[in-house]
Amino acid sequence: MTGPKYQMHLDAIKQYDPDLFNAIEHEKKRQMDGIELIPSENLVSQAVLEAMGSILNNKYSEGYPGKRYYGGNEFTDVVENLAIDRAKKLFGAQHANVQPLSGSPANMAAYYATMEHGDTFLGMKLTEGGHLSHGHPVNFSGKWFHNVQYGLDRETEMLDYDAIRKLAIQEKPKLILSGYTAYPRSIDFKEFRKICDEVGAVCMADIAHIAGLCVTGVHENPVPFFDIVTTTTHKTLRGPRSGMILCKEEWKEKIDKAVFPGLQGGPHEHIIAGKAVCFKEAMEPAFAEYAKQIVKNAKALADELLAGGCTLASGGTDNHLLLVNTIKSKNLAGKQAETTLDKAGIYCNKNTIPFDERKPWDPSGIRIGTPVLTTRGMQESEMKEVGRFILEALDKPNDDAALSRIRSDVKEFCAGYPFYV
Ligand code: DSN
Repeated sequence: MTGPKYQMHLDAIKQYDPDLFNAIEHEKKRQMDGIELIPSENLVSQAVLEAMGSILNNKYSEGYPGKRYYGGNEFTDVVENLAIDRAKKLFGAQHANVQPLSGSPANMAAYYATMEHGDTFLGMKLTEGGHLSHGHPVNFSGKWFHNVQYGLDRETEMLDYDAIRKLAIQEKPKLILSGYTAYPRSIDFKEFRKICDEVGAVCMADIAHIAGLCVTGVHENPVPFFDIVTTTTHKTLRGPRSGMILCKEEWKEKIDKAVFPGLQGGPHEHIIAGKAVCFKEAMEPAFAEYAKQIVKNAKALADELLAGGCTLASGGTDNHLLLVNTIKSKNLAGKQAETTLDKAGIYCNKNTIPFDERKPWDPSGIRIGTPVLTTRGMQESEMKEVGRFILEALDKPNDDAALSRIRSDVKEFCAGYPFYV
């Protein structure tokens, strides 16, 4: 089974700006000729690309539908309302703000809507699966607010809800954040809701990675019972590179004010149009099949790597991603594993593994995921092949000739799953 085949139209760029055209063409070729395993990436449909490249780019629309600070917004209001209505329906949300430019700005707006400078919130450590914007000291979220970080259970490398509850009782945070960027297991959002209720904290999740799984029931969807949920729209949700905030009615005014005029100016209506398309696509039955297949593929890839002697954080996966401890598996640091796979046309990112003793710039592992390959139409049998390519490459980090041969094999394999032609 292969995915759709989309024809890109870059005629004007080709004629006017050949240097740029060549760069885009090479990037398209790279995307099509390689095995893309970065779990936060995806391939969008032609309709999403067309929306992003549309003349909606030309319009200033500061404000919200019906309350703009510029004239001439009758049609951008239609666009933004389509995105809002579809987002609410798709996620079961009482309110949706579709203007955040990406994930970090969405988180920033959510914090500003709920906390004052110096207030305490709980978030997961970056090294154990959190995100910079979840309270890391180098990030605004850790500088402006008092962040207390929770981690994983050392034994299981999974969330320990009792430990989080204890920390919450001790710290009395204003907000507790769940949702991660490198956590391969399911999150018990109901347990987070209970903890928040026990300590009177705002219950927030950042579901950027798993949004596509949440809207299809492949992972529990926290939106109906959480106060505030942020997400990006370009990961498993397979939409334009952007962000969004979903919240309960009681947070609507504060969230909207935090986004505009609090943080942002004119919304990017062309990208909001891309979100409207993406939400429509995500309501199709085919998208539910896609989301199920992402997880089946991740599990199949995990099995192949485990059979090949790899060590995976927490021993496996429940979602779209895996964390491979490359030091334990192949005596390779994450950085070298990433470079080795790159040479073979296999793309991933170096990543810390739970309780990593190495630094994030050269950690002990890599993070890989299946959203892109699943979009290309690959299934479990193809994951076996992908696993074999990974293992073969990781066994030959210093053999450029072998890596180059694997790269050719990868290219031939990928040719069977065209997407952009
Ligand atoms: N950079 C994203 C990721 O790769 O997970 C998170 O923002």
